[in-house]
Amino acid sequence: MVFGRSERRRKHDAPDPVTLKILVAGGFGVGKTTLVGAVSEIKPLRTEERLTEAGRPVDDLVGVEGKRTTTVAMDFGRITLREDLVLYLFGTPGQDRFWFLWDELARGALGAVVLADTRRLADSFAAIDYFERRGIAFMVAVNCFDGADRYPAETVREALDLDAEVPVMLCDAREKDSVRDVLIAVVEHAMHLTTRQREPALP
Ligand SMILES: Nc1nc2c(ncn2[C@@H]2O[C@H](COP(=O)(O)OP(=O)(O)OP(=O)(O)O)[C@@H](O)[C@H]2O)c(=O)[nH]1
Ligand SMILES: [Mg+2]
Repeated sequence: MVFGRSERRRKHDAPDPVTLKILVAGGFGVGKTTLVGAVSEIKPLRTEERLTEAGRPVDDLVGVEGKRTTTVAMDFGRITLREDLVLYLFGTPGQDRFWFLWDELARGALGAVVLADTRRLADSFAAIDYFERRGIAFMVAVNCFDGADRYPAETVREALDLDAEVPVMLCDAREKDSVRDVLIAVVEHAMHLTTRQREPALP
């Protein structure tokens, strides 16, 4: 029996996991590449280019003076949240001149994490606007940089003028567990919104 073995094995194999696409967005240098790298089980695909002297007039380095590279296309990583649930993470480029890539990256995404830095909060407005306008579920994760003042999540929510239902969390983009908590929160939030949209409207 040529097929017997594979048939039998198939019965015992776990079903293919559900795969979901999550975007990681936010301003320049807020830690998107760091976040994807902190949790990815595969060697994250990066499209980094060195920041050069020539880019100085356009690349605003205030607050991230130690930064040497910038993402020019995307970051890509994968994390298994549960054996039946795998996330594919797509980190967007942070600089305005790469906006043309966003529509392509956003296609098919379940939801998005907007990373924010309290020292440069206004840099996250563009990403928040983008997701609000397109009805893509998103949450805000404040990347707590060393040396930045800490604000409670509710203060950040007010400063960003977010709806009450948008989750806001503090995180450390370098810490696997912290990033994992953020990803669980965005999946739960997006699932909740999707389920609600499917419910029939009350008469
Ligand atoms: N102290 C601290 N530094 C961080 C943290 N996250 C990122 N960094 C540093 O901040 C810099 C920017 O991080 P990146 O991950 O490249 O930021 P990005 O959002 O991908 O940047 P672009 O792709 O250029 O928009 C790097 O030098 C990181 O080492 C953090 O949570 N704490
Ligand atoms: Mg990056």
